Amino acid sequence: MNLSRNERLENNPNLNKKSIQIVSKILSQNDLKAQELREKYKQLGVYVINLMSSPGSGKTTLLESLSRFKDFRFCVLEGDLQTNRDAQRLQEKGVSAYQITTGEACHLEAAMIESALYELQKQCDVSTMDYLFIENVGNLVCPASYDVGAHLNIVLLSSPEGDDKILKYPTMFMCADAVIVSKADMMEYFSFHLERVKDDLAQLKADVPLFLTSAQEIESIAKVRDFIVQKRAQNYQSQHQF
Ligand SMILES: Nc1nc2c(ncn2[C@@H]2O[C@H](COP(=O)(O)OP(=O)(O)OP(=O)(O)O)[C@@H](O)[C@H]2O)c(=O)[nH]1
Ligand SMILES: [Mg+2]
Repeated sequence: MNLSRNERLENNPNLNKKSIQIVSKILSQNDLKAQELREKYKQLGVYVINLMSSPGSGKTTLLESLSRFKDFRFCVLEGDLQTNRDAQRLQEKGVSAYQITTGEACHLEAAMIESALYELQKQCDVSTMDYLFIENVGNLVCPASYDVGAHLNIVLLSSPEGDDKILKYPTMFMCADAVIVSKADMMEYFSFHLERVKDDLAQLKADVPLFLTSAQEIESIAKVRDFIVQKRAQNYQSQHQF
């Protein structure tokens, strides 16, 4: 299942040779920029987490919940097609957040992060923060192809989306250093079977940590926080090749 990017492109029946060359070129330019970003994060001493999921699965809510832990110091780059609603939600919780609006693009690219980071620095001194979260554009497809240099890639799947998504969107879940099943409080209403998710993940990416969260249950959020704190302490760097 663990195909390289070129293999994935070559196996795509919708792309001809010319398209494969163009897509490869765009992605390798992004890789170079992502490498520069890694250096930048290192200079700033900030640990970076890329949050990815479908629209509405609870990324911003998770960040709002994490803001309740006062010793967990983070800032956020938000990605959406339009509006600065998510950045505003976080600012209302006292979190420094800068909104990237992509217009029509369904993902964030490393170059967008570079310029947004510059803007975020005007709001807060990122070097005094422990963590920088990148909330990617809601989408289970495109963000999986664009490296943003993060240390940790976390993918959310909310229970109302259905328990069958792991193997339907394997490229996305292959990126994950951890998977969060969010809206766990809704599982019973959506016939969401956690065992199915576990079985599919075991097939796709054995041993990937799995968390269950519910915004109302702060203990479930604390487990995610503890995981991130531990990864930072280990200076863990995701080995995923986008
Ligand atoms: N029941 C329940 N609802 C939740 C939970 N987490 C989030 N929600 C609701 O789900 C909706 C979408 O949540 P958001 O946090 O905005 O989702 P998002 O992933 O940031 O959405 P986009 O930024 O548009 O991709 C909101 O109405 C939240 O209140 C949860 O744990 N349980
Ligand atoms: Mg959001």
